[in-house]
Amino acid sequence: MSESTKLNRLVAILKNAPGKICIQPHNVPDPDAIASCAGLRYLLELKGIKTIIVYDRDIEKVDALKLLDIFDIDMVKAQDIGTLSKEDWAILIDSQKGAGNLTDLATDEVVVIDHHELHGNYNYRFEDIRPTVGACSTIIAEYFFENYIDPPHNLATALLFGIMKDTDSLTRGVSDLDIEMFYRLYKHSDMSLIRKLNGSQLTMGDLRRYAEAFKTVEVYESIGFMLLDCSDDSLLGAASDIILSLDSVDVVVAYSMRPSGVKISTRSETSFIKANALVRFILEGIGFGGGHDHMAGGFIPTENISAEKELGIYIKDRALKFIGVLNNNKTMM
Ligand SMILES: [Mn+2]
Repeated sequence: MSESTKLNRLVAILKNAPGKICIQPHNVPDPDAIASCAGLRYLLELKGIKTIIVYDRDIEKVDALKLLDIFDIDMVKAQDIGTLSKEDWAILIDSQKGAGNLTDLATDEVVVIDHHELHGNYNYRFEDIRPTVGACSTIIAEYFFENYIDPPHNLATALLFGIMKDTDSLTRGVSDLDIEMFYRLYKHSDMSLIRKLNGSQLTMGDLRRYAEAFKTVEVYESIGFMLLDCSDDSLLGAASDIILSLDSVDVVVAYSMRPSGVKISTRSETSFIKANALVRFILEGIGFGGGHDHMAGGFIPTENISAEKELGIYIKDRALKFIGVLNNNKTMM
């Protein structure tokens, strides 16, 4: 077996950890983040390295909870873990320092494995950031196969589900590696569990929130706008996908009021309008955002918001201005 695989390099680094080793996904972890944590934890355990998966903020979405339940994945909430210090190392999964969806715990963040765009250089001891890859689960799956380790059925299934969720079943932001890992995981996966997970996407509460949110939908120039009352980013994304399935909509801008500010999610199924560029344009000067061409998100802190009613108008205005700029550039070319 080659000594130079990423996993082996990571293990060599972690052997020097002075304290506990935490695997930390982004806040309100989604299936891709959870599966990636569980997969990495298994691999490290095989190599003699004990870890705990630590996360912040409640998991609200029912498919993520079901994933924890079906696969018996053990994760601890940050506030329940007692004391953490700089002596304890953190492996950031499906997120990075400065990403906006990650609580900065007392740990020293020394490792990052992520598929989002680079959020700056933090001198990690180990970093594997691949923005072109559709799911973090794909990267972890590669760690298995690269080291000739077959994932157990449960983990293979969880990772497969992670890839399905983050790439919308291999139709969004997919790389060759996602397809290759999907194919290899598939042989180890239990499709009856995938069906079970697909059959557990919403609670009655979610459905009611959706019903209210759908009443707010307005469409201008193939952009659908929606206000959703929820505190869960993945719920916001899932509701956006339903609006994206409207024939008249190519792009969705959905937003949600939170106690600390406004969360914005953008989705695009056209290459002309990039979801990440759109969210950055909307938030210019008042917030921060980023993500992929097809899906992105951002946040406006409360102090930058003047009035709730005008906010909806502001968001629409900025989004339509962005389309105007794109159209202008097109005619000038
Ligand atoms: Mn992900």
